[in-house]
Order: sequence, then C-alpha cells, then structure tokens
Amino acid sequence: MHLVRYLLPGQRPQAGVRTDDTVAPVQGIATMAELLRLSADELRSATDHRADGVPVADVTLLPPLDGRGEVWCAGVTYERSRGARMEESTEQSVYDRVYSAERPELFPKSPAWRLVTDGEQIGIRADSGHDVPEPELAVVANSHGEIVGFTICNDVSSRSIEGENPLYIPQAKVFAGGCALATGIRPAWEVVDPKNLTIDLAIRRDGADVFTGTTSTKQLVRELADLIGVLFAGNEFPDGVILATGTGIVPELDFALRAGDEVAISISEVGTLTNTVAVGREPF
Ligand code: DO4
Ligand code: MG
Repeated sequence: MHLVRYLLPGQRPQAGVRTDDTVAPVQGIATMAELLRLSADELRSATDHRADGVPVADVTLLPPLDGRGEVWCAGVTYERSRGARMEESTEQSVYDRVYSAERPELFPKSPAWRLVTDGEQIGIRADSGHDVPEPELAVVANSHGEIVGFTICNDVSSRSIEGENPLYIPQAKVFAGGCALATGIRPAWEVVDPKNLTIDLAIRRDGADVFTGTTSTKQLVRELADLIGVLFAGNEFPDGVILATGTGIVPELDFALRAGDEVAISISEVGTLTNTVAVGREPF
C-alpha cells in the first residue's frame, strides 16, 4: 500500500491509497496535509476506511505532499558522501567534522509546490556544469513528529557550486526541478526495517547505462528518529514534512549529468523514481 496524491480529469487533487493498480480516497479526507495531521495510529486506521477506487491508469499521480508541506535533507550521513564532498570541496574540514558531530547537517530543500515526481523532468542548473543525482531514503513525518512512512527523494545537486564554497549550498541544492519525490509513501507499519533497505541508482544515456551504483541504509550513520528529533527541535510542520536522509551513492568526479539522461532510483520495499534531466533557465 502507498499513500498518494492524484488527479482525476476536471477534479481537485485528492489524497488516497494506492494498492496495486487502484487508487481510492480515504473517507472524509481530501489532502495529504489532512492525512499528515493525524496521529500515526489515526492514520493507520483511516487508511482502512476507503471509498470506491478507480484504476490508477485513469489518474495522474502527483508529488505526495501538499499545503504547507516541506522537504528537508540531511547531509554527510554516509561515509561515501563525506569522502566525495572532501574531494570536491575547497573546505574539506566542514564535511569531516559534521559526519561525526552530534548535530547533523539539515537543510531545507523544497516546498511542496516546487516538487516534481515520477516521470517528470528533473532540472540541473545552466550556471553549474557539474551535477549529480542523490538517491535518498526519505522519511515522512506527521505534524506530531511521528515517522509514518517512507518514500524516495532525488536530491539533485550541483557539485561545482557547492565545491567552490559551502556557503553556496542553498544555490547548489535549491533550484527548479532540483527535488523529485516518488509518487507513493509506503506506510511505516509496512516496512520491516528501514535501516536495512537496498538503494539502487542507474543513469542511462542514449539507451545505455553510464553509471550504476548501489548501497544499503545499513551504511547510514544516523538514526532516523534522531534526525526527525533535531528537525522538530526548532520547527513546526503543521502539514507534515519529508526528510531525505542523505546519499550513499556519489559517482566519481569525472561523471556529470547531461540533458536527456534518465535517472532511475529504486529502494526495496519503498518503490521507484525515474526522471529525465533537463537544463534549467539561463544564467543571470
Ligand atoms: O553537505 C552537503 C550536502 C550533503 C548531501 O546532500 C548528502 O550527503 O546527501
Ligand atoms: Mg543529499
């Protein structure tokens, strides 16, 4: 089962539940924000009370967040990420220190309205030059700070802009098409062990794989509840929040995304996310 948002022709976006090839609204609920205002127990029982469904082929699936929902990212949570940042950056020590610091790196990535989802284009910046996808397990928390599900985030990033100066991280991380989420949220009660999931990334160019990589969330050095705890320590998320937990797959420095590349991410028990790369607006 996945929590989804979808559009039927001529209607407003609707939150609901996808099972196999059917989507159905949850009774009395219109938006994901409403679902994420429920407690975890209330959400679980709400998903048992569904109205009649329609074939998924008849709807357009939307990014699974709405209203005041936000996506945040954690960074440098895998050894591979620490190594890659130290290689690309002029300021190596900040990455080395944050990897083992008590306080994790967390940064805002996208409001709900700027998200893209499966099958849509992801963007790379025209003023960048060295860009990579970052395939990440994303934790979905309700407004009470409880972990209620998991999805996939592609934290598309500019290595050249961040590498020049870490103070440029907002520009390296936040731009049109820079944040993609899978269409579905797998409920937490259906995922046996989120710290034992396989993450796969494949990048295809002209019909051939030009990069493949795999990792496991076993390699994630932070506890999911701790990351959510720090996020909620200074913030309220009245319509829920999705926190991407960092990348454990970073291509070597000689690889960069190009327009037209297809980026496919899969996470066991969670789902898949596939997007094609487009170059964003011209530099200022
Ligand atoms: O420190 C920069 C960002 C790190 C990041 O996004 C990651 O490790 O996934
Ligand atoms: Mg990342």
